[in-house]
Amino acid sequence: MAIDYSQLIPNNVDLSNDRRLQRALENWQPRFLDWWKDMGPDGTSAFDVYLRTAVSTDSNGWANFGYVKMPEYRWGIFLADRDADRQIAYGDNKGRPVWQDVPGELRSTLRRLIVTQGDTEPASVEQQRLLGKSAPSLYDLRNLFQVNVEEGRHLWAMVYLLHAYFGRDGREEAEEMLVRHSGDPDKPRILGAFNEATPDWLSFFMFTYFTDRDGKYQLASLAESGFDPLARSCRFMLTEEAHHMFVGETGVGRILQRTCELMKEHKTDDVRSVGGIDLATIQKYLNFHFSVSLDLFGQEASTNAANYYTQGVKGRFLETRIDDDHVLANATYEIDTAENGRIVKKTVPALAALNERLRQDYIEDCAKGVLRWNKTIERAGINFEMKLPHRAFNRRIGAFAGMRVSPDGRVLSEAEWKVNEGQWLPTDEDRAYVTSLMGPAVTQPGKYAHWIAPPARGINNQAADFEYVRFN
Ligand code: BYC
Repeated sequence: MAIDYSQLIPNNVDLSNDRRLQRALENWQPRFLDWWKDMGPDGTSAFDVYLRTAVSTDSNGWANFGYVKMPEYRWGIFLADRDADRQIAYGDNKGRPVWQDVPGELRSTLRRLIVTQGDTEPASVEQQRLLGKSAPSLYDLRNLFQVNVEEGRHLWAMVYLLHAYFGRDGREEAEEMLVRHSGDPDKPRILGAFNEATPDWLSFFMFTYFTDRDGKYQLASLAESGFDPLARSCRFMLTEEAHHMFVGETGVGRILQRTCELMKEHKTDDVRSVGGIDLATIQKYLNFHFSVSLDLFGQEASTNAANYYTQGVKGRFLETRIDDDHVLANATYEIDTAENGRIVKKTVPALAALNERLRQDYIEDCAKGVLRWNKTIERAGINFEMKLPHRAFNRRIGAFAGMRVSPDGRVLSEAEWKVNEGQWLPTDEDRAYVTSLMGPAVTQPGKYAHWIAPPARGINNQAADFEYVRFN
């Protein structure tokens, strides 16, 4: 169904034919806008930003580019097209038609998953609220804002489901989405990574590479849901998500490129002395963001995950492309876990290991970008390799929580950890150094901060000196 832009809330769910729902969402809309004003990108309401806006849910030509003031961005409700023959692909309900409504017995499970997913979206906008002040270029500033408005739209996607399918509870949950705040000691966001600060652009690029990629894997699993409106919402969200990870991968890549250029130009390993970000510091940020994002997959052995699957609520990554019985009653899966303070391999029922399996898919995907980053370093003739740390490193959730493990997977005593921690995770001094590079935003078209290389090409093929943001 085409997107109807004549409505106050653009949508492709025929909202105008459901007056009650329309009114409820129109009631929530000003609250969302107030939240955007208070907690969204700081001091930006007058800027004209070259943004893409979804105009259809087709994979071909789904977006339009043009200047928009962010508070006027058309946040709307866009679900991927319905497949009338779609069946539940896995679990006890395999082969049955997907649900167009919420089955009573799955109501609280589905609500909880939708709330958890929805909560991350405004959280990330809050985390990135101040980054615009130190943008390394107009190109990067525009990308930040693009990510922000789309995370706002992803919140809309989940709020629509809550309003449309969960009655009064759903409306209350939608209100709560704007009441919890990232890092708020009294009302924090639900998942750990979304309460960490994103104080600088190296953190932002690492976040969009690693944490948005958790989004990709969680959304892909929910896109397999037997609850069809959730599946269709997530499918379209994935289309938007790809750009966020692109911002992360190319952002880190451009910092690495610049660091290597500075090392060669000045014939030094001491990049800090020439205003760049040294490779060791970049590796520490990588270690931090990767490990914090691994926590987002939950426990290695999880009865919750087994139940979601058996019930047909949340599937595996690309479920329908996997060649097995999609029931997994007798299947097993080998996981890394902890026993008596050691890291061991253990074979467990595949159903219990679904979080770990998704984490494994995620790790393999993360590794691909690291390979590309290493190519950049190699091309510069520099002998250094970025590495993903061991999955047990710096974990707070799951079997390895609280264990002391080195990036190469050795279990350590507390004393050994203390001695080395500063080589593996950003220290206060590293953070202070990176922050010190974040000068006032670079606002001249085509110019870039000293510590980052320009991108290979412009957004929507725009010229190198395109004015992505007009400040007015
Ligand atoms: N922090 O059985 P387990 C994105 C809790 S990112 C705090 O493993 P489950 C985005 C858990 O709630 C994608 N608590 O749990 C990215 C449970 O509590 P109870 C977000 C945690 O449910 C960037 C207990 O520990 N989407 O979109 O299998 C920018 C036992 O754990 C955490 C989703 O997450 C944690 N990290 O797995 C913008 C999808 N992990 O029951 C956006 C929806 C676990 O003991 N969420 N716990 O009270 C889910 O699928 C699941 O809730 C989780 C957890 C995978 C997160």
